[in-house]
Amino acid sequence: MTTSVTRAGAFHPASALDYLPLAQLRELQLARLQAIVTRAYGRVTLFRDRLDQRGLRPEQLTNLTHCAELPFTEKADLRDTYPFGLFASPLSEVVRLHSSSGTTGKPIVVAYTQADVDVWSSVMVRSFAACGISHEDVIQNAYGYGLFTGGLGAHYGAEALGAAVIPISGGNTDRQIMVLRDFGVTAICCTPSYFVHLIERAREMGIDLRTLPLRVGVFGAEPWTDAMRARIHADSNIRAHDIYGLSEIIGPGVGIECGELSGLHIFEDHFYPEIVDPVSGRPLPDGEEGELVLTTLSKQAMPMIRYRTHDMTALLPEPCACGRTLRRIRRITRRSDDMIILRGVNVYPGQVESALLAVEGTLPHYQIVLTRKKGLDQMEVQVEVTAEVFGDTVGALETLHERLSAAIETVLGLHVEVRLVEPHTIERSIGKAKRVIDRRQEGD
Ligand code: DLL
Repeated sequence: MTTSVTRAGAFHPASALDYLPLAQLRELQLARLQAIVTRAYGRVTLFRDRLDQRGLRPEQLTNLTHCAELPFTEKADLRDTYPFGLFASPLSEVVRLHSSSGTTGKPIVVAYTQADVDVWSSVMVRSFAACGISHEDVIQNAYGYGLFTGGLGAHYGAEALGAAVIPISGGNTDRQIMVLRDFGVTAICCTPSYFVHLIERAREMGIDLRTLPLRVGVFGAEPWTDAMRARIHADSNIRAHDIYGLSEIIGPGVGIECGELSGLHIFEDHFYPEIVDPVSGRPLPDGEEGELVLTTLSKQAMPMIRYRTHDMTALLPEPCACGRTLRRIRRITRRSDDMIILRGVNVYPGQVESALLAVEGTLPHYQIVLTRKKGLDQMEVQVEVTAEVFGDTVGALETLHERLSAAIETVLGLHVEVRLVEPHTIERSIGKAKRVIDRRQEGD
């Protein structure tokens, strides 16, 4: 039997939950919210103390809007209670632990019961189906296997879907390309920056990805833009979907773009989204950009109540053309904690990508270097340019430099240094790309 694929995705019975009538979905969310808050209150000291301090009791939650009265959970809470302080299940019921170190400080640990792993697999199945991937596909899973949630999260989902999964993990790029070609791979999971690296290396090996059966990419774990998607499409002819998730909530599979490629559906029957003002913490209306706050509605081992993701987005008010009732968030291109103040202007590194990729002659490899001189933050954008441009006349390079500087200035609203560099100057990553090099502490 051949699975039919539409813009809504490939058919899979698990996807029925994506289309629940809204009244039923809200009822389910409320019942689950009540149950999870009761569980956390009964089993997690930090959460019980916070509720008690506010004079709140789980049974007072009689409406979804009451969720906004619950206290937030922050990453610091996971660090402060490291390793097992927020667990709501005894270790005897835990079947998996993952850990993430982030960019700073102590790591965090997250735990799953078997029921949690099953939920995780089910949201990954629904994610793959939304991308038009079915049991007939051959999925190359190049997310890192290990403590990072990407590898195993995608793996269990792909197996539950019935697809043939290749657990290649990240790295060893030449072998990735050999497998991609020889195994008839039709779908690939990795970070978008690593896929760009695969395209580049394949070309050097004389392989044009456009000629292979590969047709879908499931890319996430880092911010990327529609401009990057357009570049990927031009160079590989695949449809690239954005997948979102974070360790604290479950891993990959919190949200996914359907075939409409216009925002990410949140699997709301398991994750309750809110958007809040990052400064005041007050809820914002649909359509307004703010910080995404997520509550896990079914997670047993480690429920997260109103977890502040620091990821900036908006809940899209319009229903999606695919027919899913699950609400969508706008793609995440920045975090509330990565703002740089340059000469009084607020700048986010993520703003730079669209600007520079819109200019022909650039390669999708760039880095932002932050320094501090006499107490003032400085920013330099380093961009690789094609070998043709680099080998061209000085005049051609200067013209490109001017165009890039102007494009970035338009987006940021101020002038920053731009440096054109040769292909391969910027380090390639096999996982999350390091776009910002922060040397501000070394400055004077
Ligand atoms: O990155 C989980 C994941 C794996 C998601 C594979 C998608 C695919 P963490 O390592 O805990 O978990 O990092 C979570 O990465 O708070 C965002 O800031 C960022 N992030 C994840 N997906 C996206 C995305 C995994 N699609 C943190 N767009 C999150 C933008 C993303 N940022």
